[in-house]
Amino acid sequence: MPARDLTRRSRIRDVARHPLGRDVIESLALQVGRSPRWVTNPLVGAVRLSTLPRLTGRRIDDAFVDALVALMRTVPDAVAPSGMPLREAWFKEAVVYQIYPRSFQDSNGDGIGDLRGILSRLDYLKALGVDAVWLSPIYDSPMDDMGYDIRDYRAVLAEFGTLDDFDALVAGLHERGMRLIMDLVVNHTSDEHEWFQQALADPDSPYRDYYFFREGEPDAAPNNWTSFFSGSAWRWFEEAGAWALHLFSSKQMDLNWENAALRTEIVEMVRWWRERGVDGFRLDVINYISKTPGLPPGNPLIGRLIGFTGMEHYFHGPRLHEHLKQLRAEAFDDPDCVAIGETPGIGPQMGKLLVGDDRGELDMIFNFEHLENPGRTRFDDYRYDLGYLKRYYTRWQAEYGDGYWMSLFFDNHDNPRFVSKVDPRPEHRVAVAKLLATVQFTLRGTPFLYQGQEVGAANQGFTMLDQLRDVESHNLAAELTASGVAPAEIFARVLAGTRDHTRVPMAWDATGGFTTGVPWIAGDGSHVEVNVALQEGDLDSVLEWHRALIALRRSSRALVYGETITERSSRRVWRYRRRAGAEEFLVALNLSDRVARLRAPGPGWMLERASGPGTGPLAPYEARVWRSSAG
Ligand code: ISL
Ligand code: CA
Repeated sequence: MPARDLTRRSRIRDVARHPLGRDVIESLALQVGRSPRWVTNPLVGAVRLSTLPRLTGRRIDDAFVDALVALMRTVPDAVAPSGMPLREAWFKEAVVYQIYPRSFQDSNGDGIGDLRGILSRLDYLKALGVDAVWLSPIYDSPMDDMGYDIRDYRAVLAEFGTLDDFDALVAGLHERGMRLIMDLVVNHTSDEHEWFQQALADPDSPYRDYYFFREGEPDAAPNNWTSFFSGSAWRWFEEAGAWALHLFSSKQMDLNWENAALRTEIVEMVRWWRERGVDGFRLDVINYISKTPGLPPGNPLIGRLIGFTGMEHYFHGPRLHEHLKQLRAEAFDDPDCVAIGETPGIGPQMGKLLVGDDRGELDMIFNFEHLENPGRTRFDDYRYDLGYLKRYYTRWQAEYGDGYWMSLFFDNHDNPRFVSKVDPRPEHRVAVAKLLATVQFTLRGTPFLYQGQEVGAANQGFTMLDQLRDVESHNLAAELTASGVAPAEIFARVLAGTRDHTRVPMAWDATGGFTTGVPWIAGDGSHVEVNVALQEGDLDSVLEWHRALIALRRSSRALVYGETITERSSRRVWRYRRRAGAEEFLVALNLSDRVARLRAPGPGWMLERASGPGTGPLAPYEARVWRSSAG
């Protein structure tokens, strides 16, 4: 049935036929430990939405059902049919490396990484096999959220350098045959941005409508939405007698994309950077830009389930696709300009609506569901079960036919090190890091490495809150303190999830090598043992494993464009093939910390790489890659 005909009387199977409905149902199924195929059971499929509250003992309420129906009605029905042809593109063949500029390389001893520092390390990246660099924000910013709070879209933050340095970096990359992807933060600006300042000073300013201002009283926020960084999503501005919306920190004010002039400003700004030679963009929380008009209150049950209230009104807003199509047509109107959306909360079906080749929107998205086991959040301290990763990627590789392309990543600046989540024990670090790299370079999709991942960098042994710099961590600690949680428990939670694990300086050598001064944030000293210099040339190292797999991927069409064929295997083993024409690879991964039996591949397979013994059973976390001798 078409989405507009969905009501509370609709049945689960109608919901399951709808892209958003199916993503919600499947993720609920995963959360409660059921197979996503559970909804195809005819009995389950026949259940009417209106009976769900009764059936679930009111754990799902009427308002939840209404919110789900309303959301589905905003989403285009049909996901494009599979069978779209494969389109080749540089970014599908590329290995992307994310740089966190503040922590990569300092060039002038002030303890803060900068553009000249990055320039001095380009030969290293080239030698690793990197094709494109994604730079986290380098724009002018008061750095409340480390640059994701932009004060001026057309200026470089002084501590990072100048526009001339930026041009030199672009030239340096291009000379070496590498490309540059910029971070584009357009869901919000800093409260110090000129637009916001003018809007604040004058209610009649044309900029007032660039944001979500609501006049009112200081004791009654306009709605119950909460911020991702704790507390209400509304900040009171006494001088204006008004509230303004911020989904992130109280200095990150949400932009109102309903305003056409704002959209034009953004298009022009993107074009301005493209003229400077930028090859693509990573679009920060881009699925949040369209909010339900009127900003209605969030459903409290959904809020409890996902931890943030109001999200159903903006994670896939009514005009999202329209805005993205405009950006594609006016700002990224070149198929070589890659547009990668960061889209928290988007599942595989909804993802297809964003990245389908027939859609004219984005090229790829970053989702995060694979980073935590179902029922867990980033702030839980637990051992990640790789069996979930296998199920998750097996499903996505199958769901995405030739007309869609996925990103493959484990680490970034918003998450602790994945290697530590899988197994924090130092004796397993190298094997797990190689296993994860193998997944990234042999599955179908574009691998994104985050600085330090290539040496197997692990979480940091922070011991006190004072060592952390991230606004999210400090806000969370304050919130937990206010609600009476004991300090030791607070620190344990913050330590499990803090984004600062990946924001400490890049470990270049045993002395650090990041700065001659005092770094703006200090690591725990692990750089003495885990660093680039120590691993360079050591064929058993994590670094050389990355180099070898990147080279292997580059030499093979099957590893880039080939189909993914998942083979039957025991629960603790993940086994798949990649095939294009006569060329074929076989990958086997031990997902556990124990030796695992392995069905030996047939005589036509030649071992290409092994992170363990390479014969007999798989060692803990061992990864093996074979090439078919027929190919
Ligand atoms: O940390 C989160 C919520 O607890 C994540 O949802 C994260 O904030 C989300 O992935 C959005 O991240 C991006 O936008 C933020 C910024 O702080 C992150 O660094 C950025 O990657 C706001 O701009
Ligand atoms: Ca510096």
